Amino acid sequence: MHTRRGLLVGAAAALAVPAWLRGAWAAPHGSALPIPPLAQAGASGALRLEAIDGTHTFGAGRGGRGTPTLGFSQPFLGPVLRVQRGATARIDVQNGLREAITVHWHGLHVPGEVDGGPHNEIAPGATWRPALEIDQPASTAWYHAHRHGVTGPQVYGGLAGLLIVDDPGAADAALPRRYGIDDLPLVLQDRLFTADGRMVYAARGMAAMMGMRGDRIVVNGAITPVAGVPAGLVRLRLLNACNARILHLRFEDGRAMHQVGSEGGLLPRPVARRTLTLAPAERAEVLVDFADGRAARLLSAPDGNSPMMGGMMGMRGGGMGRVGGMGGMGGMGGMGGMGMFAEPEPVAADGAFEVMRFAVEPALAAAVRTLPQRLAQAAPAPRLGEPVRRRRFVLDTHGMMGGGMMGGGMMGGMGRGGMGTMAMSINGRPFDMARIDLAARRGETELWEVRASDMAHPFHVHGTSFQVLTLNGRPVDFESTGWKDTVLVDGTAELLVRFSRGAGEHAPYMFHCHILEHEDAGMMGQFTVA
Ligand SMILES: [Cu+2]
Repeated sequence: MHTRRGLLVGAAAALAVPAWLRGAWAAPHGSALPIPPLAQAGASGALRLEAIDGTHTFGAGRGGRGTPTLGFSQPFLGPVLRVQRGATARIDVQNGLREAITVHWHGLHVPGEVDGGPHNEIAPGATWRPALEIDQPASTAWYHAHRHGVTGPQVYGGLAGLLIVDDPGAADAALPRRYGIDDLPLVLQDRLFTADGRMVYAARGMAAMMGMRGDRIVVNGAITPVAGVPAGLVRLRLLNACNARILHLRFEDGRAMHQVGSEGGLLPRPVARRTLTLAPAERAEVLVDFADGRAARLLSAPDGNSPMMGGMMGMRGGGMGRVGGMGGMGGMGGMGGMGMFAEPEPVAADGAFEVMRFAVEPALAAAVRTLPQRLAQAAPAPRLGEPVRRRRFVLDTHGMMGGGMMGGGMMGGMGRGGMGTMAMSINGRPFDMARIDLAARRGETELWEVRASDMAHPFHVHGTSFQVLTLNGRPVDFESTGWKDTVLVDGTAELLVRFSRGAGEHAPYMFHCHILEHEDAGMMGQFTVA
């Protein structure tokens, strides 16, 4: 392993960016940020989505020639759904595809039978009509395909969208709220394109192990776009909708991201961050001040999450490389000879690449100029009480392949392609639709201890929001993290979990890794709530 690690470090060093490139804004870019249409549940609460296939233009160059895609009611991705606390959203989901899908409401506290997990299958041509009783704080959630075994390719194809929960009783009045002007939905993804503009999805070998990653950053369906913003505070609803890439976001000029919300709702007060790590499925609402009138560029450091390097390296111990990974993936394409791991073109010395840009538009009046000191009526620190039991979850990329065990450190050769089916597991057992892994009870607080031994895994729990208690033994401050439904586990995490809705054996809830290739390969379990 020492040799291999040395090789990777060498590869990372070779990626160092020449001085002339720094700040030169050299990455491909150009198109204006698309704002997804808003689908607001009216008085009747009725909404409609249709899964379709289509053709979409992502930008200039690769991805700019009409790419075959999947989407909800549009060629790629779906509208931003807006639902209200206290109301029932009735969403007709029609499946216009030739393959079965499910649609999971990620972050909503709804019963298992309408949760959209693998058991809520929608056959081709069929319509699913869940009624979602919304009873949770104002927050930014999302929806995406969740059929077992094909979640990766279906989400990659475009079956995903944002979902905003409004709470008439929540005091977010002090926050920017003009949709598409100073309240921007940002669905962040990475994609790999062929020279003729098709998206590449190949979850085999290294891509199965590491998760499918691409070298083009796509925001709301446009490659590294530019958003026009007013010269004031702008609210960004950030969603990492990548299949596998962990984003380490920062502004090139060092300006702060004032985080005001996490997955399950608003924070008690804004938290100023220079860097913000978002793993797949994680969301954050941040306010960014553009009052200086200057254009700004949002960057991400490379994703070094890999079993070959024993996790995210820099993430664990502080010190150098804390925001980023190793930046080594670019070199691995060459090493592995598979060409699947090209990182986006770096624009900074640490290998960071462009995500998107913001340009101040004088024609847009700033509505909010002052950062609120407190977010009144935002969720207070939760009082979930003492847990009644502790459960342990070990996430493992080792599993059965063909007839034998495979090791996490193997290079290539595994996956669904040539050598049989790869099985990833939780507590040693790959996902089985016919097996209930655990039974929880409504209203009981439990402590879930989640361990990731070989690399970092974003762990997601359906049906509720939880509180992160500790990460690697260190207490986590609720005021800075808030309610979450997905947590990046790089080592051990302790979560305080409680369910208010039920899920039966016919439509249980899921817990799983949100690296979609890991989930599809079996790193998932299911549970009932009685
Ligand atoms: Cu994983």
